[in-house]
Amino acid sequence: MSVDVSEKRAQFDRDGYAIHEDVLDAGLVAEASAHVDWLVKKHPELRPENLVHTLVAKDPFWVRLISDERLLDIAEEYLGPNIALFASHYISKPPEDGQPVLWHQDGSYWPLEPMEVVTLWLAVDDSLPENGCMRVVPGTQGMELHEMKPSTDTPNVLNSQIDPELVDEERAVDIVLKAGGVSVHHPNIVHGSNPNTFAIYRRLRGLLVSLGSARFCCGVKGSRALMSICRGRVMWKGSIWRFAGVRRGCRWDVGGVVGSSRQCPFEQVD
Ligand SMILES: O=C(O)CCC(=O)C(=O)O
Ligand SMILES: [Fe+2]
Repeated sequence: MSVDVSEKRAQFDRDGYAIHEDVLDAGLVAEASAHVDWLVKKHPELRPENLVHTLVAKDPFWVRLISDERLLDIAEEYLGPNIALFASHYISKPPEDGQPVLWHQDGSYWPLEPMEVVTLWLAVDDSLPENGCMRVVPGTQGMELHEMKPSTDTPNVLNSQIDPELVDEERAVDIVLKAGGVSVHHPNIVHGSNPNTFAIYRRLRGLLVSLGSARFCCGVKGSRALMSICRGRVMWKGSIWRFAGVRRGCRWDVGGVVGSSRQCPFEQVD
């Protein structure tokens, strides 16, 4: 492990997050930027903060971006060589009306087992306190996962939040990133973001990529998940899943193809 990588790893272990600067080149970031704008236009029915994973399946550029080797190399530092992607989400906050993400823990939304997961947050624009950058409470990755409560009093992206009593907001830090930089956070860390209140035109657009490691049980009752095996070999628990029309046994099944990104449509069998 190079010094730089081990320092980031040490920060992640201590604080629950780490920052990797200058990950993607300006050319790909410009393509991602055009892509978010295209998606926003194409989906006027969706809030721009909520361009979520279900749009991936028919979107070649999205697949290209979320399986970029530079993102996977970062993920590998935290997860090891076997990597599955189970969720990605563009968040685009328009100026003045960009919605906040209330305090939450990612892991509480995911019925995953084991919770060997990290989320990468890729800055498509410079991400600053003024345009509503992500904020984390360092050290809270040691906190157990709590149930998120519905919260709709003010418009917000997740319509839910952790019990505010559990959040020491004074300890929160801003994750400031230049476009093309990436932050990585732990599934238990308490984090969120303020609204985009920038009075002059300054959007905030980012891409969240949530990745898990070698053994994977991914299922939300009554919903469909779309998982990609991005690197190495990944096992999934097949007891409640139909894969390619075949009901799998109650054991860890091997999936994944070395060196390729494979789309695996999973359908739950009740
Ligand atoms: O971008 C934000 O405001 C929050 C992102 C987030 O919750 C996440 O990356 O898990
Ligand atoms: Fe989150």
